[in-house]
Amino acid sequence: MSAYKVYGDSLSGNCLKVKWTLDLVGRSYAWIETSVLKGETRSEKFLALNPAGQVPLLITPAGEPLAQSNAIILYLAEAHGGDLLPKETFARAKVYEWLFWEQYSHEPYIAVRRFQKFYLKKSDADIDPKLMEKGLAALTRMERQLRASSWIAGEEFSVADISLVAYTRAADEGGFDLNAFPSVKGWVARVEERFRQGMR
Ligand SMILES: N[C@@H](CCC(=O)N[C@@H](CS)C(=O)NCC(=O)O)C(=O)O
Repeated sequence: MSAYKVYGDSLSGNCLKVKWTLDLVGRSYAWIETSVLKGETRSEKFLALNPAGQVPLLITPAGEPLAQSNAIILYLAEAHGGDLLPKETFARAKVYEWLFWEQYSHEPYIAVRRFQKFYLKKSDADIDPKLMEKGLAALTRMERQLRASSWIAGEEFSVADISLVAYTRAADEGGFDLNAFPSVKGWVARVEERFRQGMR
C-alpha cells in the first residue's frame, strides 16, 4: 500500500499535529516541506491541491486531499488510531468540543501572536493587544481544566491533546509565560513524553 503524503511547514504547529499523529499511529508518509514564509502555499501548483492555500494538507494513499489540521488528525485517529479517540459517544464528543475550541479560541490568538512576534519579528507595540488578552484567557481555561483532569478532554489521552499542545508548547515564543500556568506546563511535558514513548 502506498504511503500518505503531507504538505507541511515544519515551523507550523498545525502541520506538526499531523506529523505527530502519523508517528503515533505508525503510518509511513512522505513529508513535502512547503514554506509559508516563502509563499509556497500560494503557488499555482499548491492551490490546485488545496484551493484554501494552506498547510497542512494530507494526501491519502488513494490520492485524496484533506485539509484542516483537526479534520486530518480526526480522520487518522478514526482510520488507524486505536486509542486516540474515546469509544464512548459522550467522551468522544468532549474531544470534538476541545478541537473546535482550539480553532476558535486558542489558535487564532496564541499561534498568531507567536507568528507575528517570533517569525515576523514585530515589536509588542505593533501587535494587536487582543491577541495577548485572548491568548491568556485560553491558557487560563486550560489551566482550570488540567487541574481537574489528566488530559485535556478527560482521563484519556486523545487527539485533543495533540491538537492543543501544538501551539501551547510554543506559547513562550509568542510572549506568553507558561510559568504562570503550572498545570498546563506539566501537561505539555506529559504529552511530549507520550510522543517519545509512542514513537519508540
Ligand atoms: N485551520 C487551519 C489553519 C491552517 C493554517 O492557518 N495554515 C497556515 C500555516 S499554520 C498556512 O498555511 N498559511 C499560509 C497562507 O495562509 O498563505 C488548520 O487547522 O489546518
